[in-house]
This record gives sequence, C-alpha cells and structure tokens, in this order.
Amino acid sequence: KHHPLKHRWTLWFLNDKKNLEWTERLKQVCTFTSAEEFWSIYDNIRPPSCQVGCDYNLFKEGIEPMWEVPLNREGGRLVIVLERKNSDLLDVMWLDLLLALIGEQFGKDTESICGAVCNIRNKGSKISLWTTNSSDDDTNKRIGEVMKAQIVMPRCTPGSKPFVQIRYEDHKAVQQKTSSIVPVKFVL
Ligand code: M7G
Repeated sequence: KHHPLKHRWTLWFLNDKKNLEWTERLKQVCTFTSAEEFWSIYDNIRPPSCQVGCDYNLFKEGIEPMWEVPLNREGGRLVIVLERKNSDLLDVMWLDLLLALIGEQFGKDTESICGAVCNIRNKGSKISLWTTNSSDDDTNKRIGEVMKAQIVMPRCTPGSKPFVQIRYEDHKAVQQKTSSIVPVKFVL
C-alpha cells in the first residue's frame, strides 16, 4: 500500500572529514515522497549514534540545509542539546522528530519549518528544527511546544521535570558567536 506524504523530503549527510570545507562535506543522499520510501531509507542507514562528528539533515525538497539560502537566511532553530548522560536517547528522539515532521504533526506550521538537523558530537549531540522566520515567536513557540509534547515528554518519567530544554536560536547569532554561548530568543 502506498502512503504518500504531504511534502517531498530530502535527506542530506555531512561527513566527518574535518580537513574539507564544510560545504564540501555536505552531500545530498536521496528524496522520498511516501511513508514506505522513508522506512526503506531509514532501515538502510546507520543510526546517528554510530556517526560521531557527522550531521544528518532532513529538509524539504529544494531547501539546502545551510544558513546561506533564502529560506534559512532570516531563520533560526529550535534546539535540544543532549548531554552525554542522555546520549542513549539520541537515536529514538531523532526518529520521533522525523516521524513528527513527515507525519505532519506540526499542522499548518509545517509551512514555517525548513527541516530537521541532527549534529552528532562527543561534547553533546543536538537535535533541531530549522524554521524560516526567527522573528515569528508565536509560530516558533507553537512548533516548540509540539516538539516538547511529542519528542521530549514521552521520554520523561511521569511527574518528573523535562530533562532537556528546547531553546530558540537565531542562525545569525549562531554564526556570530565567539564562544560556545549563543543568545537565546526563548526557552521552553
Ligand atoms: P555546527 O556543526 O552547527 O556546530 O557548526 P558544532 O560542530 O559546534 O556542533 C560548526 C561549523 O560548521 C560552523 O562554525 C561553520 O564553520 C560550519 N557550518 C555549520 N553550518 C550549519 C553551516 C552552514 O549552514 N553554512 C556554512 N557555510 N557553514 C556552516
């Protein structure tokens, strides 16, 4: 049975060849348009936790996963930083985020989402959603609340406080950062 998705999605991979320019490390892998195609791709790629130093990106077809392109230039990201003690949750939370995104859990706000990024790092991996307008706090907060409800809370024990925050960072602020501290627009 064929289950078409509402949007066409492209998977990108950033390898860990640190001697190359960042843009040379980034490669388009494939585009899919149905749930079945998604699973056949997912089943054939390594989970993020096996790819330290690399990034996975899932973006709408036609949007390159980089700051420079028009739909990202004025944008930002909702980011979850996983400390090493929570790194066992990386693979499941990344899958949960992909399923929420391609499964249209963000409703009409999917219009404002460019894609999802997973940065796998020893210092702490990051899972994020890139949105197109960093000034649209209402939309970005709604998207963040869905991330919290669907990605973070299911991994928390009942009654406990969420073990991670979701922050919104402007891409411009991330690019200008001089230390590891980036100004945050809001926290959920
Ligand atoms: P990161 O991978 O987002 O952060 O960026 P992390 O490794 O600290 O977790 C690391 C570096 O990759 C940046 O300082 C840039 O040099 C390069 N880089 C990352 N992104 C997302 C871009 C991008 O969109 N465009 C360009 N030109 N370089 C980028």
